[in-house]
Amino acid sequence: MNDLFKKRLKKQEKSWEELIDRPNQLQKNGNGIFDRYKHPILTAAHTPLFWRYDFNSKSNPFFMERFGINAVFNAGAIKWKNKYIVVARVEGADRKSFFAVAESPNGIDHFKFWDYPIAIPETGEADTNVYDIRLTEHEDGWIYGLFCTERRDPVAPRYDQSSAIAKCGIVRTKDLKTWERLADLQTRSPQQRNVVLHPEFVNGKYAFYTRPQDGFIDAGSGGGIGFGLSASITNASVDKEMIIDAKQYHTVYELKNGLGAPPIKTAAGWLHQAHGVRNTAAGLRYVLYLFLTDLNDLTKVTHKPAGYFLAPEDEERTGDVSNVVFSNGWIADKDGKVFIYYASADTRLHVATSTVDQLVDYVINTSPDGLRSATSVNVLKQMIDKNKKVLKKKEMQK
Ligand code: M1P
Repeated sequence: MNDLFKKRLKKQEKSWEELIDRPNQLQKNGNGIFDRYKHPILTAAHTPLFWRYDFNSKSNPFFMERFGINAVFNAGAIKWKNKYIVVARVEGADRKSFFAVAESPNGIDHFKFWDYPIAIPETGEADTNVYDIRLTEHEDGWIYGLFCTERRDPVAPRYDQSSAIAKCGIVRTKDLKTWERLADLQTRSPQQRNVVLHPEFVNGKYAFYTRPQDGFIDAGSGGGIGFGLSASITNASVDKEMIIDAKQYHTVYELKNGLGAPPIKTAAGWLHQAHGVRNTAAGLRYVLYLFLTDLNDLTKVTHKPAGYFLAPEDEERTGDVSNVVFSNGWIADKDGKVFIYYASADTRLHVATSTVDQLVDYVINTSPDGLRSATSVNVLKQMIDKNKKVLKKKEMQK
């Protein structure tokens, strides 16, 4: 072993261990709805050194990276065997994404990747890229992973090397190690992304939240969060998609939206998290928002606060795809604590914590979007009037 190899190996090992052992810190002065943490929970630098470096000094005398990792972001999440599990989208320097499990004892720090990434079996039609897995612990006893499978558009002319078709791939597992690939979801829409499986049967059928879209980036005449049923999961097919949460002019989901993760069942209804996208002079801006649907009628949105719940802040604003927060995983503990795993700028993964009670309070008691400046001013005026009374009473009590 040469000196350079030894020195570099030691240095890399030290900084990797420090990173994995680094405790996270709750950020003070939150908005009362959720709390952010100081450090991202996973980045490219968290991936094991033995993924990136050849540890043999003969074949790698410079201790050089042999497999570059570009980013770790959009993760599905699940509480499993008392561990907080995220299945992250890991993107190599070659732009290909794959899935890898990382676990933490407390959900906020010490996330460590399992030794091997997940090997997703392919169907007859090979996947060029797979990403954004949503994990659902279904009442049928399986853990399902619904993800986006992307392939080049077969009818695109040769000069066009970016047109793609996005579909929903489906895998299932009982141990998070061996994954069985099922047929891709069939729908009438030419493209699908952001598909989520509901955890319970609906009328004896599997229920899917979809996001129909015309083009690979543009939702076009599609868009909105759809809902549909399929009798089978091994050959899942949704004939009728009903839009339950449409995109809308001059909102944070004007251009497109998509469901984030399986909804959390609460006494007040199914609690959903989603991302909304609007266009700006600086490009697309992705934010997260929440809404509730009726416990018995999953297609009925009962409460939806105006605007966003979580938007990019500080370092979250910049990265490979700046001005983006995206979430496809959250965990609700039995005691009501909620861990929201969100990624920023398609680069790194963060956690925010809250409780079911806080989130439900937020969704029910925040005014809906009145869709006009005048209605926003009216909401604000009512709040000011109400607070003036409280403040006056306080003043009089002095
Ligand atoms: O780059 C931002 C996000 O873009 C896509 O999301 P959507 O389908 O809603 O446009 C996805 O590629 C997602 O992974 C990515 O974070």
